[in-house]
Amino acid sequence: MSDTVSFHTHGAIAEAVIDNPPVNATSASVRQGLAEAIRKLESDPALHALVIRCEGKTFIAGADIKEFGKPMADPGLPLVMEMMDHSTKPIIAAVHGTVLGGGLEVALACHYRIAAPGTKFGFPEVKLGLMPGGGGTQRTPRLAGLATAIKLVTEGNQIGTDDALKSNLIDAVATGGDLATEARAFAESLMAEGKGPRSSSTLPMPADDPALFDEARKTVAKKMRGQTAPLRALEAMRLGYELPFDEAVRQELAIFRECMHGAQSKALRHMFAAEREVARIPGLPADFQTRSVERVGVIGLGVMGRGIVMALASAGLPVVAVGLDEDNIAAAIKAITKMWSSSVAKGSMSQEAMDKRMALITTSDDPRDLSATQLVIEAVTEDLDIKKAVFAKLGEVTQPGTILASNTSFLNIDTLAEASGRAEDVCGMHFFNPAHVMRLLENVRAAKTDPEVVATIMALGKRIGKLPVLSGVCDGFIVNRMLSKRSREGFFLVEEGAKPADIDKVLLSYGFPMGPFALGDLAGLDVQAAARKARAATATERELRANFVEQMVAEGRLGQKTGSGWYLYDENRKASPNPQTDAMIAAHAERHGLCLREIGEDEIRERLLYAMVNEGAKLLSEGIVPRPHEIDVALVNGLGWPSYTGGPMHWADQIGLDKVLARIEAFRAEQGDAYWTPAPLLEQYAREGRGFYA
Ligand code: T1G
Repeated sequence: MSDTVSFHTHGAIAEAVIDNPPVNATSASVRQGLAEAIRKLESDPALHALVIRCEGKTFIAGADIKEFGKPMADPGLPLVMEMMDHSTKPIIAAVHGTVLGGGLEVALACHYRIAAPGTKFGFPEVKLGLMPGGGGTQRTPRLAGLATAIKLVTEGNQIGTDDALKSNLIDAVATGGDLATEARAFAESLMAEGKGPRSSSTLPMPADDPALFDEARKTVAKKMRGQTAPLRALEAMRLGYELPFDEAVRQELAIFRECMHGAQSKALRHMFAAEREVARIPGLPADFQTRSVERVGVIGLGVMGRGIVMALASAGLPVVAVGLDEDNIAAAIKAITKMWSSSVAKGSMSQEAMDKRMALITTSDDPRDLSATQLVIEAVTEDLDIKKAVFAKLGEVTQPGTILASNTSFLNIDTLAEASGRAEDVCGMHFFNPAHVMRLLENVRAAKTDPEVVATIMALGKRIGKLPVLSGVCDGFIVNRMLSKRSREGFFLVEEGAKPADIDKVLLSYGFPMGPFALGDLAGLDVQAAARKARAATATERELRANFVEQMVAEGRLGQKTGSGWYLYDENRKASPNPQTDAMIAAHAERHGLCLREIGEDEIRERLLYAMVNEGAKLLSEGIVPRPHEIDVALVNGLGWPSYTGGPMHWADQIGLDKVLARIEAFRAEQGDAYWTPAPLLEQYAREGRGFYA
């Protein structure tokens, strides 16, 4: 047998037990072991049925992602499935955990399925730019019907045992005892009833419904804009109506391979690995000692503070929320109650869950009430002097060892650390608005931050359902620092003649959820004006001159919240062109004697995005981030950089850093050194013919 599949017999029942940590992926040894087990079942007359099950936390959770793109020494999963389809004896899948991708396909190729309570099922391949390549698009509709099958293969979401049972994907749910024992009993009951093999390949496709396919294509175009895999999955499923099963499965495999070798899957598999890589803190072992955090304080109850309180309470952590005064606290609790009540009204949260979360929140206007916490997150106004005073106070009223984290988006954490008197306990935890929704959390390691503090906030970030990424101290950390270069180029392009709406369209078609000007209107132009003001001391003349945001704020045009900014907004916040914007740009050009010109899409895209890539290379050179992974994960999860491009650094690698550098040099010649001096690391890597990921 293979080293990951053991074979056992219990009377007439054979068992193939897969043990291939961490998720029992169908690596070559698993495929080989399953094939051998089926051969033994067939060749031994004393054996009447085979149960396939897994050790560890889950049944097969998919094909082995790490094998993708590498030559396969064997025919892969399809051979195993074909053997199952031709087996003369029943094969039963006993499943638990997350039965995903190839794992679900193996289960559906078995003749019967019994699941432990709480098991989840799904085809997450589309999240890797793939689609089921092991018969999933052919067996699922035959077993579960067309609507369920289309939803499963295009959305990549998981369903539970109730839905799986209802849609005939499984035949039974175990009681929660020992699954192996129950699976054998289930096999015996099948044999007692004279039930033989029942291959899903022999079932007819359900009645065709082209409208369902059309609807799915529309949904994909909206929810997964720009992604090809879900559409290819639908194309594969349609084969079931045009070809015999075996031929349809063969062509499905061909479509899967096209997806696997495509740029989008390479990018999404890169993101899958990168999101796991950033959890590993360079220089610290995975099991590094962390501090116990049982109660968390939040001081500052504005929009961000409220969101942070909600994120913590939602994760079951008791929170001490400290506000300025009673009115401020009341307003915060009212806002939190309103947000959670709307979730309850929508049915996305139960009243009981809301009550539990609210009960975890205690409030105070006295920072001394933070003394019993092990972590305090500061979210007061973005003013350095005010924050310094808060950190001095926190250093006094909290116990030594209590972690003091600032949610600042660009102020210097080292300065706050000094003010606290306990620099080794100080760090940054930069949440993204809305803090109870956005996954990304930029954890900031200051010069004197204790490694134990770093390990603790990284673990806490994961514990509250965030995606923590480690950054060093710099203006804007990762996302905002790179975003500020895109904003700069956006304003410059407008000064040179590009229309804001055209610039937004370029990034929308690249895959961003919105362009820089629509984003500015959404966030509030007053917020952007405040950030520009904070950086005015180091801004260049030209950056200061491109003061469109300040001009609009002066006229009370703050964006969506006032119905007018770069765009006009109706009562439903639907955007339309704003004549005031065109007038402002024309007057600006006249005032400064600027010549406006036509600017092509390529130049717009390259100036906006290469400016960010160049800044990312500087983050690497300066050691602000340890790896390019942090940058790709942060920009995809913090700014909506389309995940199917792999993030800025992976995307630049695919273009070729020599080509990126050549364009940056061209912009430097046109725009000047101040904005387009290539990062030394980018020049070095381009010279060496390598990428950021080697
Ligand atoms: N292959 C290889 N390694 C995998 C893996 C996989 N499919 N899934 C997870 N891992 C590794 C992961 O890299 C990490 O390792 C460790 O397991 C724990 O993962 C043919 C084509 C199963 C829900 O897309 O969704 O089948 O990085 O931290 O939070 O038609 O992993 O620490 O060394 O995520 O408990 C389809 C992807 C593949 C499932 C568990 N399957 N995985 O979550 O742990 S394509 C998927 C997940 C396919 C067929 C098609 C999650 C999980 P390391 P983790 P977790």
